Amino acid sequence: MTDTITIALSKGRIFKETMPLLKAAGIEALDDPETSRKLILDTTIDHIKLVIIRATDVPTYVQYGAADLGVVGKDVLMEHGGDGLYEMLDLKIACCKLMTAGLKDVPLPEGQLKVATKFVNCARNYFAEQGRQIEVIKLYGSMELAPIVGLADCIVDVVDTGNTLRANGLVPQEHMADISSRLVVNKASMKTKHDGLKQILDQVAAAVDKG
Ligand code: PRT
Ligand code: MG
Repeated sequence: MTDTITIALSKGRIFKETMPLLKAAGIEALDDPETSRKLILDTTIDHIKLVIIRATDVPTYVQYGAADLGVVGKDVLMEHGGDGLYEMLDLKIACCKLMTAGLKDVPLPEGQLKVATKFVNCARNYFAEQGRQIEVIKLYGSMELAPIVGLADCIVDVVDTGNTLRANGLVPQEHMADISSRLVVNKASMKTKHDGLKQILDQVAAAVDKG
Protein backbone atom coordinates (compact mmCIF):
# COMPACT_ATOMS: atom_id res chain seq x y z
CA MET A 1 0.00 0.00 0.00
CA THR A 2 1.36 3.39 -0.98
CA ASP A 3 0.92 6.13 1.62
CA THR A 4 -1.63 8.81 0.71
CA ILE A 5 -0.08 12.19 -0.05
CA THR A 6 -2.28 15.25 0.54
CA ILE A 7 -1.53 18.62 -1.05
CA ALA A 8 -3.19 21.78 0.34
CA LEU A 9 -4.04 24.55 -2.13
CA SER A 10 -6.26 27.62 -2.28
CA LYS A 11 -8.65 28.34 -5.14
CA GLY A 12 -7.98 31.16 -7.56
CA ARG A 13 -4.57 32.31 -8.69
CA ILE A 14 -2.58 29.77 -6.64
CA PHE A 15 -4.58 26.80 -7.93
CA LYS A 16 -4.41 28.04 -11.54
CA GLU A 17 -0.68 28.69 -11.45
CA THR A 18 0.23 25.54 -9.48
CA MET A 19 -1.61 23.03 -11.68
CA PRO A 20 0.84 23.27 -14.62
CA LEU A 21 3.71 22.57 -12.19
CA LEU A 22 1.93 19.56 -10.65
CA LYS A 23 1.14 18.29 -14.14
CA ALA A 24 4.88 17.93 -14.69
CA ALA A 25 4.80 15.46 -11.78
CA GLY A 26 1.88 13.62 -13.44
CA ILE A 27 -0.65 15.11 -11.00
CA GLU A 28 -3.86 16.50 -12.53
CA ALA A 29 -7.05 17.35 -10.61
CA LEU A 30 -10.13 15.31 -11.56
CA ASP A 31 -12.46 18.19 -10.61
CA ASP A 32 -12.34 21.97 -11.04
CA PRO A 33 -12.46 23.68 -7.60
CA GLU A 34 -14.06 26.79 -9.19
CA THR A 35 -17.17 24.78 -10.13
CA SER A 36 -17.11 21.79 -7.79
CA ARG A 37 -18.20 22.03 -4.15
CA LYS A 38 -15.80 19.26 -3.16
CA LEU A 39 -13.10 20.18 -0.66
CA ILE A 40 -11.07 17.04 -1.38
CA LEU A 41 -10.21 16.42 -5.03
CA ASP A 42 -8.94 13.17 -6.49
CA THR A 43 -6.11 13.34 -8.98
CA THR A 44 -4.76 11.28 -11.86
CA ILE A 45 -2.53 9.57 -9.27
CA ASP A 46 -4.64 7.36 -6.98
CA HIS A 47 -2.83 8.01 -3.70
CA ILE A 48 -2.47 11.79 -4.23
CA LYS A 49 -5.34 14.07 -3.08
CA LEU A 50 -5.77 17.85 -3.16
CA VAL A 51 -7.50 19.72 -0.33
CA ILE A 52 -8.95 23.10 -1.31
CA ILE A 53 -8.84 25.59 1.59
CA ARG A 54 -8.44 29.29 2.35
CA ALA A 55 -4.98 30.64 1.47
CA THR A 56 -4.33 31.66 5.08
CA ASP A 57 -5.19 28.15 6.34
CA VAL A 58 -2.61 26.35 4.16
CA PRO A 59 0.36 26.68 6.58
CA THR A 60 -1.83 25.46 9.46
CA TYR A 61 -2.92 22.31 7.60
CA VAL A 62 0.70 21.52 6.72
CA GLN A 63 2.03 22.40 10.21
CA TYR A 64 -0.30 19.85 11.84
CA GLY A 65 0.17 17.21 9.12
CA ALA A 66 -3.43 17.42 7.87
CA ALA A 67 -1.71 18.00 4.53
CA ASP A 68 1.78 16.72 3.66
CA LEU A 69 2.45 19.45 1.11
CA GLY A 70 1.05 22.92 0.58
CA VAL A 71 1.37 25.86 -1.79
CA VAL A 72 1.28 29.22 -0.06
CA GLY A 73 2.27 32.84 -0.68
CA LYS A 74 5.42 33.97 1.14
CA ASP A 75 3.30 36.76 2.68
CA VAL A 76 0.98 34.23 4.33
CA LEU A 77 3.95 32.06 5.30
CA MET A 78 5.82 34.94 6.96
CA GLU A 79 2.68 35.89 8.84
CA HIS A 80 2.21 32.28 10.03
CA GLY A 81 5.85 31.95 11.11
CA GLY A 82 6.60 28.55 9.57
CA ASP A 83 6.39 26.29 12.66
CA GLY A 84 6.23 22.57 11.84
CA LEU A 85 7.00 22.90 8.16
CA TYR A 86 9.89 23.21 5.74
CA GLU A 87 9.87 25.75 2.92
CA MET A 88 11.23 23.56 0.12
CA LEU A 89 10.79 25.40 -3.17
CA ASP A 90 10.14 28.86 -4.58
CA LEU A 91 7.54 28.15 -7.27
CA LYS A 92 7.94 31.68 -8.71
CA ILE A 93 4.17 32.02 -9.20
CA ALA A 94 1.55 34.50 -7.92
CA CYS A 95 4.31 37.11 -7.64
CA CYS A 96 3.68 40.45 -5.95
CA LYS A 97 5.23 42.71 -3.32
CA LEU A 98 4.46 43.31 0.34
CA MET A 99 4.32 47.08 0.73
CA THR A 100 3.22 49.91 2.91
CA ALA A 101 0.83 52.37 1.28
CA GLY A 102 -0.82 55.60 2.28
CA LEU A 103 -2.89 58.51 0.99
CA LYS A 104 -1.39 60.36 -1.98
CA ASP A 105 0.15 63.72 -1.02
CA VAL A 106 -0.43 63.19 2.72
CA PRO A 107 2.85 62.85 4.67
CA LEU A 108 2.94 60.29 7.47
CA PRO A 109 2.72 61.77 10.98
CA GLU A 110 5.73 61.95 13.27
CA GLY A 111 5.67 59.56 16.23
CA GLN A 112 3.40 56.56 16.52
CA LEU A 113 1.86 55.32 13.25
CA LYS A 114 -1.50 53.61 12.99
CA VAL A 115 -1.11 50.70 10.57
CA ALA A 116 -4.11 48.74 9.26
CA THR A 117 -3.38 45.26 7.92
CA LYS A 118 -4.16 41.57 7.95
CA PHE A 119 -0.38 41.00 8.14
CA VAL A 120 -0.09 41.90 11.82
CA ASN A 121 3.16 40.04 12.53
CA CYS A 122 4.84 41.20 9.31
CA ALA A 123 3.93 44.81 10.12
CA ARG A 124 5.17 44.57 13.73
CA ASN A 125 8.49 42.99 12.67
CA TYR A 126 9.09 45.42 9.83
CA PHE A 127 8.44 48.60 11.81
CA ALA A 128 10.30 47.27 14.87
CA GLU A 129 13.39 46.77 12.70
CA GLN A 130 13.02 50.38 11.59
CA GLY A 131 12.72 51.47 15.22
CA ARG A 132 9.30 52.99 14.53
CA GLN A 133 6.46 52.82 17.05
CA ILE A 134 3.18 51.54 15.61
CA GLU A 135 -0.30 50.64 16.65
CA VAL A 136 -1.57 47.74 14.55
CA ILE A 137 -5.22 47.64 13.55
CA LYS A 138 -6.12 44.13 12.43
CA LEU A 139 -8.43 43.96 9.40
CA TYR A 140 -9.54 40.99 7.30
CA GLY A 141 -9.83 42.76 3.93
CA SER A 142 -10.41 46.03 2.03
CA MET A 143 -7.42 47.56 3.82
CA GLU A 144 -7.36 50.42 1.26
CA LEU A 145 -10.38 51.93 2.96
CA ALA A 146 -8.65 52.44 6.32
CA PRO A 147 -6.58 55.57 5.50
CA ILE A 148 -9.51 57.12 3.61
CA VAL A 149 -11.85 56.96 6.59
CA GLY A 150 -9.13 57.92 9.08
CA LEU A 151 -8.90 54.50 10.70
CA ALA A 152 -5.15 54.32 9.99
CA ASP A 153 -2.23 56.39 8.67
CA CYS A 154 -1.07 53.65 6.34
CA ILE A 155 -1.65 50.03 5.40
CA VAL A 156 0.48 46.95 4.85
CA ASP A 157 -0.77 44.81 1.96
CA VAL A 158 0.32 42.84 -1.08
CA VAL A 159 0.48 44.86 -4.28
CA ASP A 160 0.70 43.62 -7.85
CA THR A 161 -0.17 46.26 -10.47
CA GLY A 162 -0.98 48.90 -7.84
CA ASN A 163 -4.34 49.54 -9.58
CA THR A 164 -6.35 48.84 -6.42
CA LEU A 165 -4.26 51.38 -4.46
CA ARG A 166 -4.53 54.03 -7.19
CA ALA A 167 -8.29 53.52 -7.60
CA ASN A 168 -8.61 54.43 -3.92
CA GLY A 169 -6.31 57.46 -3.92
CA LEU A 170 -3.43 55.61 -2.24
CA VAL A 171 0.19 55.28 -3.31
CA PRO A 172 2.68 52.50 -2.59
CA GLN A 173 5.34 53.71 -0.16
CA GLU A 174 7.85 51.24 1.30
CA HIS A 175 8.78 47.94 -0.31
CA MET A 176 8.88 45.37 2.51
CA ALA A 177 9.44 42.09 0.64
CA ASP A 178 9.20 40.39 -2.74
CA ILE A 179 6.51 37.72 -2.62
CA SER A 180 6.01 34.49 -4.57
CA SER A 181 4.38 31.19 -3.67
CA ARG A 182 6.32 28.46 -1.89
CA LEU A 183 5.95 24.69 -1.72
CA VAL A 184 5.95 23.75 1.97
CA VAL A 185 6.23 20.29 3.54
CA ASN A 186 5.20 18.93 6.93
CA LYS A 187 8.37 18.15 8.91
CA ALA A 188 7.25 14.69 10.05
CA SER A 189 5.97 13.73 6.57
CA MET A 190 9.37 14.60 5.14
CA LYS A 191 10.71 11.66 7.18
CA THR A 192 7.81 9.18 7.05
CA LYS A 193 6.89 9.72 3.37
CA HIS A 194 10.32 10.77 2.15
CA ASP A 195 10.53 8.86 -1.13
CA GLY A 196 7.06 9.81 -2.39
CA LEU A 197 7.53 13.47 -1.46
CA LYS A 198 11.07 13.66 -2.85
CA GLN A 199 9.82 12.45 -6.23
CA ILE A 200 7.13 15.16 -6.39
CA LEU A 201 9.55 17.86 -5.18
CA ASP A 202 12.16 16.94 -7.80
CA GLN A 203 9.64 16.92 -10.65
CA VAL A 204 8.07 20.21 -9.59
CA ALA A 205 11.53 21.79 -9.15
CA ALA A 206 12.44 20.73 -12.70
CA ALA A 207 9.19 22.26 -14.02
CA VAL A 208 9.93 25.55 -12.18
CA ASP A 209 13.45 25.66 -13.67
CA LYS A 210 12.06 25.14 -17.19
CA GLY A 211 9.93 28.26 -16.53
O1 PRT B 1 -9.04 36.09 -1.25
P1 PRT B 1 -9.03 35.37 0.09
O2 PRT B 1 -9.42 36.26 1.22
O3 PRT B 1 -9.68 34.03 0.07
O4 PRT B 1 -7.52 35.00 0.42
P2 PRT B 1 -6.21 35.61 -0.19
O5 PRT B 1 -6.41 37.02 -0.65
O6 PRT B 1 -5.12 35.36 0.81
O7 PRT B 1 -6.02 34.64 -1.43
P3 PRT B 1 -5.69 34.99 -2.91
O8 PRT B 1 -5.95 33.75 -3.69
O9 PRT B 1 -6.35 36.27 -3.31
O10 PRT B 1 -4.13 35.26 -2.85
C1 PRT B 1 -3.23 34.19 -2.67
C2 PRT B 1 -1.81 34.70 -2.76
O11 PRT B 1 -1.58 35.30 -4.04
C3 PRT B 1 -1.44 35.80 -1.77
O12 PRT B 1 -1.12 35.25 -0.51
C4 PRT B 1 -0.23 36.43 -2.47
O13 PRT B 1 0.95 35.71 -2.12
C5 PRT B 1 -0.50 36.20 -3.97
N1 PRT B 1 -0.87 37.41 -4.72
C6 PRT B 1 -0.28 37.80 -5.89
C7 PRT B 1 -1.81 38.31 -4.43
C8 PRT B 1 -1.78 39.29 -5.45
N2 PRT B 1 -0.82 38.95 -6.34
C9 PRT B 1 -2.71 40.41 -5.40
N3 PRT B 1 -2.69 41.28 -6.27
N4 PRT B 1 -2.72 38.38 -3.42
C10 PRT B 1 -3.58 39.42 -3.39
N5 PRT B 1 -3.61 40.42 -4.33
C11 PRT B 1 -4.63 41.50 -4.13
C12 PRT B 1 -4.05 42.86 -3.77
O14 PRT B 1 -3.93 42.97 -2.36
C13 PRT B 1 -5.12 43.81 -4.30
O15 PRT B 1 -6.13 43.99 -3.34
O16 PRT B 1 -5.31 41.68 -5.34
C14 PRT B 1 -5.74 43.03 -5.48
C15 PRT B 1 -5.31 43.51 -6.84
O17 PRT B 1 -3.92 43.85 -6.88
P4 PRT B 1 -3.37 45.05 -7.76
O18 PRT B 1 -2.16 45.62 -7.04
O19 PRT B 1 -2.97 44.42 -9.08
O20 PRT B 1 -4.45 46.05 -7.93
MG1 MG C 1 -7.80 37.65 -2.20
